[in-house]
Amino acid sequence: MTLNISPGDLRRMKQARRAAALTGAGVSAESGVPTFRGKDGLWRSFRAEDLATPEAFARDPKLVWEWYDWRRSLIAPLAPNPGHYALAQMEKIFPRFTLITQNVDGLHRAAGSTAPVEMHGNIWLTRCVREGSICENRQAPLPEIPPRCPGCGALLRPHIVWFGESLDPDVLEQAFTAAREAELFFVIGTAAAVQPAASLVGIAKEHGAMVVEVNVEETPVTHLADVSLRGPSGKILPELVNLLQSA
Ligand code: BJW
Repeated sequence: MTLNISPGDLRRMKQARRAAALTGAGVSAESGVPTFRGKDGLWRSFRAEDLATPEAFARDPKLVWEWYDWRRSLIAPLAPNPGHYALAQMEKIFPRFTLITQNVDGLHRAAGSTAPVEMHGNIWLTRCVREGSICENRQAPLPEIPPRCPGCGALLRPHIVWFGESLDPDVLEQAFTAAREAELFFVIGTAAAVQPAASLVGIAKEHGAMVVEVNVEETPVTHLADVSLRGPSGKILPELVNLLQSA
């Protein structure tokens, strides 16, 4: 695959000192993690209202946990793909690089990204509904559903941002600051349908960033992109990293 990037655009990309990337489910698709809205996306077979809202959890924590247990078991054996590794390398290419992800699968960290800003949480973390304590738990399948806090016996929930819930203010601040300060902003493998994550692209653009989109399809933010790279991120990103590293 030869990337369709003009010499001028490549020069501008190479000159960037502050870069950021917003990633979505498409980046993990080539690792085998299901996306949400595509042809075989999770929201085609499951209703978000029944599984990914605080109301759903209050109504039926066992059902919600069964779904997360299934997803955890599905993701556990999966490995990062070349797209994840290319994004980890970007930390070495740009003097400042912030990776912002909507993904909860932990694959960016597994590929070596040092401090991904996980906007929607992490499927390997649980949170006590009473104490708010956050713990890592990589057991899949879980021995007890719904799991309970070893400290106080209250219910544990996935440390994930559900629809209608606010994002962590610190995480939000890191993401918005990176978008405002970026000279180069990548938006990769996301349908850009969920707020506030999708708004980061417009914010970066308004603050002068060059926007580069990598996706197999057009999205609602394609019109903001200075460069659109159409194809799988696992193929495009390693090539892009090669170009950025070339003299
Ligand atoms: C490839 C590829 C390959 C495939 N290579 N590409 C303002 C306006 C309207 C609504 C709202 C608003 N502000 C808030 C809302 C409500 C709501 C929202 O945005 N709703 C919209 C759906 C309309 N937002 C919220 O509730 C957020 N909270 C919030 O804002 O709080 C304050 C507030 C609340 C209520 C009202 C107002 C303010 C929280 C959002 C939390 C989202 N959580 C989820 C589920 C978590 C559950 C879980 O994972 O267990 O997070 S939703 C789901 O979507 C998941 C994802 O992170 C997120 C984004 O999906 P993503 O990554 O884009 O995936 P897909 O599948 O949609 O797209 C894949 C893309 O990849 C496609 O483009 C493919 O083409 C591409 N692709 N293979 C490259 N190989």
